[in-house]
Amino acid sequence: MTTAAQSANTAAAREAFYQRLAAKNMAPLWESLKGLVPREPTPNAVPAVWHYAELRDLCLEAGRMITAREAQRRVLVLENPGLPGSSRITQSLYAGLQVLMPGEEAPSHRHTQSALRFVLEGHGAYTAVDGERTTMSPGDFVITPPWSWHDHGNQSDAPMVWLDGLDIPLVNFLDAGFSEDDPRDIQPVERPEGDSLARYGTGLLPLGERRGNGAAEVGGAATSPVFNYPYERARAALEAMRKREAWDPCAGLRLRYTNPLDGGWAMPTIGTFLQLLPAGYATRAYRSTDATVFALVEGRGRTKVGARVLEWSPRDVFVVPAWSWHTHQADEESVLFSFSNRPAQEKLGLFREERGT
Ligand code: 1HN
Repeated sequence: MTTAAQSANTAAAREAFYQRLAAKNMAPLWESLKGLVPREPTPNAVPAVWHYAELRDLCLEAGRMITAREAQRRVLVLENPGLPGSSRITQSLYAGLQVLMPGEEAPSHRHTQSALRFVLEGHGAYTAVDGERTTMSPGDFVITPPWSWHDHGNQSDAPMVWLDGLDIPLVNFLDAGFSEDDPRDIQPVERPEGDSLARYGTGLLPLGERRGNGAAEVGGAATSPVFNYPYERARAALEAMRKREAWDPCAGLRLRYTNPLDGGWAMPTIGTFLQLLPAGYATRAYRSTDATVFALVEGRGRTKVGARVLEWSPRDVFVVPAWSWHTHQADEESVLFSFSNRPAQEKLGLFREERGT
């Protein structure tokens, strides 16, 4: 027999063997090993940018198309072009633009997925979390912890638009998703506005209160008790810190939002950051295993991801896939909010980062 005939025979024999394996719910590892255990991450997600100037009209059109009540949540999902039809902006994160028109309410519900809001436009709508309302302004970072009742209402006379970020793909991957509608529709207010921030977010903590590690309520231990981190405070911190000019060559000045109870991440699965790049600043190359979603608050510039150039200005949203070399260039002084699954990766011992020279 010739070698070609032998290998054809082998291929046919193997194929027949694989079919007998499949009939017993088995498969040969050697056919899929490389894909299962890649040398390094090979994300399907691609770099992408959503320009707010092009999206705003679509948001308002959605506002005329369907009520917030009918939609439950009127959100335009930001889908990564590399992950079409899967409601994902990265492999493990969901993002969308939520629109609440004047006078509208989005009814109360809860789910095991964690959610963040980052306000892009409008003042004066509220999010309620477990009986406390917080009024939202542009740049505010607002948390909905897992399994906490939450509803939204817009009592202002202008539309509100915010970026939603949720760990939906991660939780669904683990088949750990639960949700429930609140029979009360809108939660009663049980605590005065600002209570959580005063109690936990001023560098002091209530003496003797047992919270944090060991808390019995579902999800309650792992998420910060502060559920609105106002932009004004975070921006002031960046402004004060810049005076020392201790710039990170890869990130400018980048802070992470923390849980005041233990200094850990504000959310158990999603890490959140606020970053300042001075005018003219160009960062060195950086890559990390946590694919990251950015939202522009102030400034103008671009991010280069491999061969892609993502131009950005205020309220634009862009995404850098996992393990992708990228640099930022700020034409004007710029402030970027960002989020990723870094806390989940760190807890699992998976997080890696690399800095260019
Ligand atoms: C959700 O509950 C909200 O509460 C926003 O505002 C977006 C996307 C999928 C599932 C639940 C919200 C969501 C969501």
